[in-house]
Amino acid sequence: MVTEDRENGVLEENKSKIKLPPLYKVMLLNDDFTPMDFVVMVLQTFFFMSQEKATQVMLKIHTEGVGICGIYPNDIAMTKVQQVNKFSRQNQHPLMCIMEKN
Ligand code: NFA
Repeated sequence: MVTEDRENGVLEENKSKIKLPPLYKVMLLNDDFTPMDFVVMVLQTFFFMSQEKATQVMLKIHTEGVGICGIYPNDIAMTKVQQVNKFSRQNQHPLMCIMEKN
């Protein structure tokens, strides 16, 4: 917001200069081939979930087609996507990790 200082007539910006970075949802997509245990292991390893939480999220992806693994700034989200997709390919699984602006 621009306001006028009554003393000297100078226009001043009263806007906070603190900008929060845009956030991205990192998600996994269901497929017919990746073993459930592998998805649970990915969620525990790359997204620091407990066995119980990872199992819940895996089953949500399995039944609904997609599920959120975490929400991060752009560079961290990109790194998660690259790491998970590289790890899945190295293990010959088609599991897909994607990101989407929140
Ligand atoms: N649908 C897979 C199966 O039945 C499991 C899976 C869950 C795959 C979540 C990808 C993501 N083996």
